[in-house]
Amino acid sequence: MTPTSSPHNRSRPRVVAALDLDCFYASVAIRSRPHLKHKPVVIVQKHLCVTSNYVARQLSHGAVQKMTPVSKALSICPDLVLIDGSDLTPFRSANQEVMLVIREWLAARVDAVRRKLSVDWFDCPCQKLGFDEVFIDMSRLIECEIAVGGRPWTFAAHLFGRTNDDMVRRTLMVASQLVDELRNKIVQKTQLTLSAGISESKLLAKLAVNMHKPNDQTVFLPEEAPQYIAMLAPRKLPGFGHATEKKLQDWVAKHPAMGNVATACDVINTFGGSEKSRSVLASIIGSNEFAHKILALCRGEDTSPVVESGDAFKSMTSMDSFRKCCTMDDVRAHIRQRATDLVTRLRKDWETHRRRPNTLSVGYRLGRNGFQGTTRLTTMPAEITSLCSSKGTNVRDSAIDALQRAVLHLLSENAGISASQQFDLTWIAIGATNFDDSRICKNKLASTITSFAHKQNSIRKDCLIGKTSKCGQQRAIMKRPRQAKQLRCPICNRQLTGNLLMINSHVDHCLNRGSGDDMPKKARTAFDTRRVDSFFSKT
Ligand code: DCP
Ligand code: MG
Ligand code: MG
Repeated sequence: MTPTSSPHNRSRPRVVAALDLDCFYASVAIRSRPHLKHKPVVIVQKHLCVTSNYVARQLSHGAVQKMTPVSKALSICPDLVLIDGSDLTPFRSANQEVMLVIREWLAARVDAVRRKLSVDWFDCPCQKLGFDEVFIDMSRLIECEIAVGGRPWTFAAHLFGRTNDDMVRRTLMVASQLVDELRNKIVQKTQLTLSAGISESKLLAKLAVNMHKPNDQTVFLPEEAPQYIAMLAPRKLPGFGHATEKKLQDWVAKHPAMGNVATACDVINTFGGSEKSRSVLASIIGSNEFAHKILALCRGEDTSPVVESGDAFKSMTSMDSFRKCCTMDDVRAHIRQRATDLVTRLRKDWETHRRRPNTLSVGYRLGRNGFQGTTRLTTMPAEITSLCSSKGTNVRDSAIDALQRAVLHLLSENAGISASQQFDLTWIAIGATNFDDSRICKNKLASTITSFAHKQNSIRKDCLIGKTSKCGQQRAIMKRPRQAKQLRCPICNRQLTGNLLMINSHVDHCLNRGSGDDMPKKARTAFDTRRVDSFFSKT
């Protein structure tokens, strides 16, 4: 078992709990409509049932699983209750309720053991993953609970795997008892059920959480985890996404003699044998660091820490997709809806967290370009942040107006959306990120990309000045190359050294190397959110 890096006790086993709420959107919706408790219910966004309750998943005449198209779901179960899930506000609030219970419960437990053992206060880091998942590092708490003593020698969980190590067994046993208490507390306080996985790493805890769902928990005893993981399809491993799977499958289809990628073991055999094959993997997926991570996951190794993420969201985005949006009136109406939603959330966030976003992101997709969207990052206009942190309804409307103007301007500059052009907008996402008082901003990678985005932006501004004033442009460009910078490319993750212009052109090259070649030139130089997002989710 992996020891933690505590200076006090280097041999203390690591304990990670992964919690995942059961049929989250459906549970939240049913909580406020108790008469639906025993009926089959789905939550609908556009034409998709994004989740279904467990009554719908266990129908004797055919299950309605999550992510089923509405038409198919209704053909399986004509009595299905459809609830619109396009407003995410109730789910966001429920997430905050649950986090509050977790924080309070952890604080109470830490306080109890701290007093008994006369040790200093310590935190149990919590890392949120989306709306309905959280990892908790319970290592120190369990160590103290064991030191206090008095807990029974039984597991309060299903068991998976095996171990001969008594220390590991005892540690996970006590963890299962505590997580059981925590889950009961959450149900009692929020009426939302959840499942849990408990093990020595985030990887194993996450694999365990789905083993006995709903409303139950599993301990993954880690001794034979590598053998178990070796037989899994790599896509089952958290962090191994669809895009990576596709790249590897395409590569082996072209090079059948080199191996295959059907299981984690196959991935190791194909790419893990030598430095040369590892660099082939790195070139397929575009990053050395990620190649190492993939190979480690396939071997069942995960030492990544539970990183405290704070309870505030690191970014806020309001998005919508549409079948047809070809007129400026339609564009304005869609932007207004998104801007109203985002401003309302930013104002609420200011009341709770007293923080302001520094970056505005605008994502768009033109035509039926698959799932390929383009996102431009720019500095959040000061007018908007100051209006979002002031009181009054008029102020709110002014903030919405200002945001609408900023987004329209960006779309006209980058996507050619204006009254004089023909366009077919099919998706829009307006987001606020890089909050000035957020703990998340300390995340090194997040700050790298954000500072990169700022610099990219300021260089563009310089270049724009250059269009009207040649001297100004020359001054800006002459000045910048003197600053040798060290930044990481957000696409290929390579460490880059040089001036900002060189770094920018490297990132543009990386962006264009993908599927961006058929995009308009301006769109090509923009950030592509999908790639940036998947980059973050894998680091
Ligand atoms: N969700 C979504 N779109 C997706 C995936 C999920 O809107 N592509 C939403 C709906 C889910 C919630 O996120 O309720 C949490 O996702 P989960 O995968 O955890 O699914 P559930 O919580 O609904 O079900 P489970 O009991 O399997 O965890
Ligand atoms: Mg869930
Ligand atoms: Mg989930």
